[in-house]
Amino acid sequence: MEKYGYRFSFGPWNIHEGADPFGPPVRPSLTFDEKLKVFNDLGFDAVQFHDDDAVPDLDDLSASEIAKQARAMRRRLEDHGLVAEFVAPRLWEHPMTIDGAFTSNDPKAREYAIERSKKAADIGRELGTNLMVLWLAREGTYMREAKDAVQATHRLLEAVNTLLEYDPQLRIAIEPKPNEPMDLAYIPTIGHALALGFQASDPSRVGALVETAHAVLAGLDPADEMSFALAFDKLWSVHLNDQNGLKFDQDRSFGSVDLRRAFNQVRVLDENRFYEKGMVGLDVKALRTQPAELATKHLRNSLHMFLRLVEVVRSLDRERINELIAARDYEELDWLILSALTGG
Ligand code: GLO
Ligand code: MG
Repeated sequence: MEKYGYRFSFGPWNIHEGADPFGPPVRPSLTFDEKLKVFNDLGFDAVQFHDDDAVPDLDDLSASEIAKQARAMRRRLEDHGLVAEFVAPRLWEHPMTIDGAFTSNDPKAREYAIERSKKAADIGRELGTNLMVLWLAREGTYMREAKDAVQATHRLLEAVNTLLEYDPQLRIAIEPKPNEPMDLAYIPTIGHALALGFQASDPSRVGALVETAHAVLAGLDPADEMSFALAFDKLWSVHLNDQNGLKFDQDRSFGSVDLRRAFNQVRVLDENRFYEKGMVGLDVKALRTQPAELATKHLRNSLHMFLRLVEVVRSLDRERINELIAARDYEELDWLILSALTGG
């Protein structure tokens, strides 16, 4: 398979059992080794990890036990010819983080969140990656009056600084999302993520991850969100998927809802040589209706859609596009793009 210089990743949670808030799992779980085989079979290069995907039950383990298990995981990856792209602390499931992690009103909960994130950094080091993704799932409110948003912003900055200081190699990519699970999140867009990063003690080690669906949920265009980060060399990873309007976070296969929106994401990534900078990460879910033995096609489809769109982007007649832009003939430009997308 020609991958045009790109490397691709997804997380083990992207092969899932189909449970939703209204119904139980509909597919059996795959073991981690079965999942690794899917990475190989579909031509992926890297694995995205939550800390406890790599080291289950890490809250109950000593530092040396965590390091040992992380090293064992690294060997398993190596056996499959894979690497770890990043490790993300899972800060949204523990009872301590019910009302936020770094921004909880409870100092014990905030301390738990910091300690847990330090462990995630340790795991990353053992897995051979210095990239930490911070999806700030519960850093926000259900009730506006329940937290002080100014103070919460300072607490987020403090947490980032503490982690940067803890591990001098660590790079943090903030993954914004405007809502879900919270009603409203404190870091809803890339602008917010980068503003925080530029205030950090070492701004060169704070960047961002743009997820398609999250940008759409914020009412923004994902390609523009990516471009904003690319302009400052801050786009360190992406979570490509798709999203049908303003509703729950769907994590649909890349390009399956809005092909032109997908095209524009690939266009800005390719025009800015993202293949030299980061990995193309997916964050996609199989539809709940998908039978177990067919529940990896969303990954296949997303990767192949990305590659097809790279071909479309690279086949565009740049000179013609420049002429149309100079003539301000945007309707003809529209037709040129639509023709390319429909195989014309
Ligand atoms: C949920 C997020 C989630 C993160 C993952 C990595 O909406 O997209 O899937 O990307 O936990 O931190
Ligand atoms: Mg994501």
